[in-house]
Amino acid sequence: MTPDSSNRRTPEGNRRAGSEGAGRTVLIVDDDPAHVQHVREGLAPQGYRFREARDGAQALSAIREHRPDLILMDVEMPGLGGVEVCRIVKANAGEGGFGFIPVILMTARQAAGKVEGLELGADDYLVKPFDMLELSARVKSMLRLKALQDALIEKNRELDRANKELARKREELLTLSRTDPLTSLSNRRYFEERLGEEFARARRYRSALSLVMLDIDHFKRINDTYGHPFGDEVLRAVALASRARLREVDLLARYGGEELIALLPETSPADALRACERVREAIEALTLDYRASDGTQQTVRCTASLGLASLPSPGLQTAEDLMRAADESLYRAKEAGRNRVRQ
Ligand code: GH3
Ligand code: MG
Ligand code: MG
Ligand code: MG
Ligand code: MG
Repeated sequence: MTPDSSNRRTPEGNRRAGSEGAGRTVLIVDDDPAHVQHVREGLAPQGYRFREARDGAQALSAIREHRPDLILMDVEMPGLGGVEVCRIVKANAGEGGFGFIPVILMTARQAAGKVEGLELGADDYLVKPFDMLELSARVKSMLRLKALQDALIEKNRELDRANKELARKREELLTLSRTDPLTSLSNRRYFEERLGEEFARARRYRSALSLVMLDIDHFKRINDTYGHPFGDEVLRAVALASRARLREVDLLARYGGEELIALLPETSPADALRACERVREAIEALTLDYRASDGTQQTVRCTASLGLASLPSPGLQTAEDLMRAADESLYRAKEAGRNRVRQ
């Protein structure tokens, strides 16, 4: 015999067994106060916290108020009976309800009541008069079940939270992988992904699709004159102004360096031309404040050239054809003197 097992029946062993039940709330429901007292005395060594109710209605309000870990309930009571209360407790076991609370029904009746009680979701059943050791053992076993169930629910909640966090992170990463860090526009990778899809859709449904290439004019001069960081600022301002002049469904991306690219679904050449003109004007109207190291301030302006190509067009069989056509339009805009749109 180990020193520990020899300890079991000593007062110290009892105190330990009792501390396991400490903090657990047992609701005793019985219309007979003497029986309530009897049960309390039988369970006293376990250190439970007790709540009492004299009938079914009282039981329900005690359950709402105290959320007991276990209900020990008489079946035969005036008014709302134990079986009915049990049914209500089990019907409200879900999230937002009472949660899982084990119910042990107590009755003087034999057989029929027992089956009925268990079928209605009572977790255990005791027939009066019962042995106090049996009561104690069943209560302990039900409380263990309750603790396991609670732990499971908590684990599920944790898992749920972790899953939501993971989904959020994945969404965040996806957005990040599609975004240009300097301008916060879409990046080239995402643009190319979408171009393939939109091109296929437009071909299939013979719908309009316009593609715009935008290149800031003499951007090298801006960098050379005001420095690269100011050039970055100009780029951000151009991106923001362009984005604001397009529709929500239009995709605007930074294609590289100081080049933007836009995909305008369901947009005819004439409408796309108007959109390009709006963007060009908005960029032309930008004023950027440059502050030199000697403190002097200067207003900087810039312009951009835009090249446009649209579907449907018999010559444009692939997405690459469409890109090439827009690039050629952009070249013509530059050749014609910049700060203009060509298609
Ligand atoms: P053009 O009117 O013919 O387009 O003249 P440009 O000077 O704009 O064209 P070029 O291709 O000669 O120069 C583009 C410049 O854009 C050169 C490059 O350093 C600058 N650039 C590219 N990416 C960035 C960037 O992220 N930030 C800054 N500040 N400059 C950039
Ligand atoms: Mg009774
Ligand atoms: Mg360029
Ligand atoms: Mg160039
Ligand atoms: Mg340029």
